[in-house]
Amino acid sequence: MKKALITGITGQDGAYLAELLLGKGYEVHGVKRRSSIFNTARVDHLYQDPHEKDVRFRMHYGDLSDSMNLTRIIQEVQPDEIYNLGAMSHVKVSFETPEYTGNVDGLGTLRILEAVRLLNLTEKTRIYQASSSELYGMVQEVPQNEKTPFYPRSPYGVAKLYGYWITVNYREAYGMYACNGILFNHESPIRGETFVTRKITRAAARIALGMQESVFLGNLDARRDWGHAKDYVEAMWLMLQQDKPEDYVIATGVTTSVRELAIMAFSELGMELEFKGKGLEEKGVVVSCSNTDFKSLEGKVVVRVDPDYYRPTEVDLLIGDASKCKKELNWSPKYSLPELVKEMIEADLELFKKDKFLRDGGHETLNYFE
Ligand code: NDP
Ligand code: GDR
Repeated sequence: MKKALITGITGQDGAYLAELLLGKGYEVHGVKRRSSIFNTARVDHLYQDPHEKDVRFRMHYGDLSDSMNLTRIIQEVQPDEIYNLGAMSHVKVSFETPEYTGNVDGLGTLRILEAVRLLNLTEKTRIYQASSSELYGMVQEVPQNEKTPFYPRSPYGVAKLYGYWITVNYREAYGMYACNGILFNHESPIRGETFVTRKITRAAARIALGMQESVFLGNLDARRDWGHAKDYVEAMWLMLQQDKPEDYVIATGVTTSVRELAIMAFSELGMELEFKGKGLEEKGVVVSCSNTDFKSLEGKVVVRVDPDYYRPTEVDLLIGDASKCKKELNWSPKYSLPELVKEMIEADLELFKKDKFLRDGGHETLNYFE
């Protein structure tokens, strides 16, 4: 039975990857951070009582800033594969916590690689590094592929650049099987609530249910290549099953603006967003409703722009060319963006219907601070 160790197992990708690997018969170990509240909601359905026999899912307390802890866990587990998904993954937040982001996202990668080397596991253990389309940053060429030059535009992107190159360096210097997946944005119903897709689908659901009046967004003109996390974790696994380690771009090849995404999400609920021209966006975007269910929203401002959500330096346009991955790994995405948005909207609508039911009945709600 193969053993996998996943850092960032409590995050979106960690949860989907753990599910995938368990389905393939792996023993899965995850690194979780100590928190003052439970932080395992995304993997609770995978939990197995460690007192039982034949347990294939285990968690270890740890942190990417702690070399000794990582070395001990890797020594104990002796993994065949390590997926380094742990990171301070929010680009905007990285401007506020640049040193921490560099430590965890950049040096954290080194700590994993060096632990594997010092433990003499270089022959046994294969490593996947979660690299990012944020490496491309300032637009140099489109679509972006494995040969496109990097020009990161945030402390997050710069930290991930270190992670990318230290992975390449350990592969070349020590012959390690270590790969970078250069993944473009990927989302799902369990996406973190402050990334723009989930922020929009949550808000659209709550507005439709009359639980919220409007949502504040930042730059509506940024364009991203959005895919489904379920498809992307499959590509991570494939990268570690090859004869030799290589780096791959994972993307859909379709780019969409934040504005278009908002239109798509709200229209799933029968709300048509009508944009009044660029200048007026500072005041908000007016919605006009064609669906009788939401007549009460006719003419209301439901999307507002708050410059606080702008980044000091922005990545304007991402569109990935995943042809190498398609050719060599036989991978291509199964989900389209409209299918992804529909799934997210349906999940958030369901979530907030339950929340509203509890609130209306005078019970405690899902969200304590709203
Ligand atoms: P999430 O933010 O959902 O998950 C990040 C995970 O990292 C969480 O489990 C988090 O723990 C953990 N983590 C954060 N800080 C530390 C630390 N100091 N030590 C150990 N673990 C830590 O991210 P995603 O699942 O979306 O992304 C997975 C990886 O892929 C990340 O490295 C991200 O940067 C990268 N990536 C993501 C893309 C995307 O579009 N989703 C695209 C390209 C790259 P906790 O739950 O306790 O916060
Ligand atoms: P990104 O994702 O920065 O691409 O990083 P995010 O969803 O945060 O932003 C996408 C684009 O939307 C614009 N935007 C807003 N973003 C947020 N979060 N909130 C808003 O209100 C808002 N309004 C507009 C942003 O300016 C940006 O242009 C994600 C993360 O998962 C990284 O870890 C990963 O490496 C990259 O994707 C690929």
